Amino acid sequence: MLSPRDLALLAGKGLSLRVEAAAPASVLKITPIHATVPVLKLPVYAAPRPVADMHVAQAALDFGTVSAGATTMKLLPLAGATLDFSATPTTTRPLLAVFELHAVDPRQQDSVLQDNVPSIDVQYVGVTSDYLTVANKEDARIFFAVATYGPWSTPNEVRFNFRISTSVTSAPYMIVANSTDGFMTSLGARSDAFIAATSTGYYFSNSGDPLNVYRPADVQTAVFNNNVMVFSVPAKEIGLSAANPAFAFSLDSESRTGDWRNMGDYVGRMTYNMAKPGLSLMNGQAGAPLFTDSPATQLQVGLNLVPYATSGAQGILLLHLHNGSETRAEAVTVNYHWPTEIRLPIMRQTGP
Ligand SMILES: [Ca+2]
Repeated sequence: MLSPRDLALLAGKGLSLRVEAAAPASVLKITPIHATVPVLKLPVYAAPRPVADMHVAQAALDFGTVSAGATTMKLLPLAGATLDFSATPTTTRPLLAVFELHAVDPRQQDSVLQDNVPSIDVQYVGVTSDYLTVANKEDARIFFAVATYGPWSTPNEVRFNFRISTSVTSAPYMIVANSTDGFMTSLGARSDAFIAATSTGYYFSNSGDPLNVYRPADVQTAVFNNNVMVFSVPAKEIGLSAANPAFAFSLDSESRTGDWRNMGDYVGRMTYNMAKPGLSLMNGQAGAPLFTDSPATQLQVGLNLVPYATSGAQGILLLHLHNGSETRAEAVTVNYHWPTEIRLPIMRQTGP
């Protein structure tokens, strides 16, 4: 707050304000400067947005001893500061997206790459599906997640390519990548809306779901200045069906800012079976694995032991889309005990 004296000086142009923001998502700090000499005056543009500070209440989820043939449910408690989205001007509903964690990738080394670009340096990769909860299995979708070590200003700066192999598609692989409607040359109506486009190769021919699932006209999903992204794609569009529910995939990233030295990242082979997932993360709902990011959300996680142990899953990946930087992606360890002890016979050879 400015004092009455400062307000009078400000009106008389005897006072300047220094506006500082340590990071894009930080609180603006405004300091009065009593000018005794002329100061250079510059226009200031700020586009502040509400920022949540949500996190899981525990770093690991312990299922205890689980039975092999059934899904064991456990509550994953959430904590922190949510956003009050009940009234203007803060109508943004903070979103939490939940996935099976399938890769934890290290930071790229500056010594290897000329110019490390944190916005394409992959940290986490996740996948999930609503196959088990959707009424018509033909409508099932696959959801991919990526989290990087640094934010992009706009998704147009970066490209993430999920390359998907199934046992039935004739193409070597399908690609799911972030793009825009305007890039789709086959579409009559062009727009700059961000989408998750699918492709059989170089040419992206399908319109795809909106990036972060929801249309920007309906829901603010914080696509700009972020380091987490959600890709939604119809399962049948990448060759999956009830008869062929499993696939393998990899992820590569590239910078689209024009510098060839900004080499991308690569995460090798991962696998997922939408009909037999290791983790059930939909909380019973059909549609996207997106929830209000609030301590009041009761997030139930189901563990199916055998698929989980054989799928290569490494835990739970949570994306807090509306958190500030550095805190948006969280990995939660899944702990469990096998239901029975394995007793092996001991054989001893006797005699000479
Ligand atoms: Ca990396």
